Amino acid sequence: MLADAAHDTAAAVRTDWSRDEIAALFDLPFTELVFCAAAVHRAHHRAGEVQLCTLLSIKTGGCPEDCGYCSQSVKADSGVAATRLMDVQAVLQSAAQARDAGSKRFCMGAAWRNPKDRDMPAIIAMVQGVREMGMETCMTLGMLTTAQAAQLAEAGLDYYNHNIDTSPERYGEIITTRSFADRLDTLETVRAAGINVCSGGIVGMGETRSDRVGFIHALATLDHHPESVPVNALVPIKGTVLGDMLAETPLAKIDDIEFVRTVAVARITMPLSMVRLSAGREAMSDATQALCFLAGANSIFTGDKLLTAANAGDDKDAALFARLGLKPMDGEEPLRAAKAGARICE
Ligand code: SAM
Ligand code: DTB
Ligand code: SF4
Repeated sequence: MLADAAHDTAAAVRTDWSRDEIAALFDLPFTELVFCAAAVHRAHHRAGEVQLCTLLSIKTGGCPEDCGYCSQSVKADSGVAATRLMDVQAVLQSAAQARDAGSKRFCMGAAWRNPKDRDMPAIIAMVQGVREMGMETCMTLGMLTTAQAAQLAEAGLDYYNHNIDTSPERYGEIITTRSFADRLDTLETVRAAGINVCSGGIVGMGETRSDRVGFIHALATLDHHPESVPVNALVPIKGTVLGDMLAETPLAKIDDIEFVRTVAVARITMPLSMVRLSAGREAMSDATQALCFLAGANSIFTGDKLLTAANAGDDKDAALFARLGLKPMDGEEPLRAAKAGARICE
């Protein structure tokens, strides 16, 4: 199976993965799986480099969606106060700080089901301003109309983040205010507008191995792989359905090894994509993060805060990079095309 699934990966980027093939990757002996993922990583990326990204919540809380993990849903009793959309200048100030701290990518998130047309001029000014600072831009604003996606493309937005979060069959247990198909529709709208797609999900929501297989399968069989795949470990937030579930059943917490397996399978099945070790690093040991980097993760969020939850923090990350001999990635996603024909795992 390893031969079928991974030996040929580099010859062509495959979008015809079967669930059985992906399940078989998950089933590999751990060391073999990580070895293979590391080989795929090396064939397409500079394996000692990790991109540093910064997140900013440009509109926090009061979201009408009911995502069971999220502190920003009106349904959550998390104590997160709802704010209005930030001023453009305040966003640009925050972006300048991120750039000065070494960040190469600035990701702006809004707690919306979808943006209103009257918000678009400010959103566009944010994209243009951050791009002028020389950082890669990413926005995550919920569902988009075709016209809104075209406006974002015109403004020069590099990526749009819109996660599928989990397997199609589990989706309805996590979120009821929209469907998995709605999510795919927006991804298609973004792709058609010519914006790079950032789509991933969350591991550790009490899902089964089969859900993790289904989650990766849904991404790896899109017509074009998302250029960016965030893999989040659930940050259990008090007052959210899933945070409270995890507090009551601590055994539901994701096993570190299974988390690394998920990163490795994402890397093998989507060899050219950036695989982003996103939420949940604050609770992860250096050793687990090191395994994630070995398994092909090549991006992290820096700083003390994600959108509402705590993050590892710059001091801890500087120490981690020094300890592991990792370098911040300079410039965008190297080697994607250059080594597309390289053989791996021989
Ligand atoms: N409202 C927009 C949307 O849902 O597309 C954008 C913001 S939303 C907070 C971005 C992503 O963050 C979610 O899709 C989810 O995957 C991730 N996320 C949110 N809360 C999380 C948590 N508690 N733990 C891990 N990931 C989380
Ligand atoms: C993604 O997949 N993870 C980031 C980013 N995309 C927008 C968000 C993580 C949010 C973690 C929970 C919080 O801060 O509230
Ligand atoms: Fe709203 Fe996004 Fe949070 Fe869902 S994940 S409640 S859509 S902010």
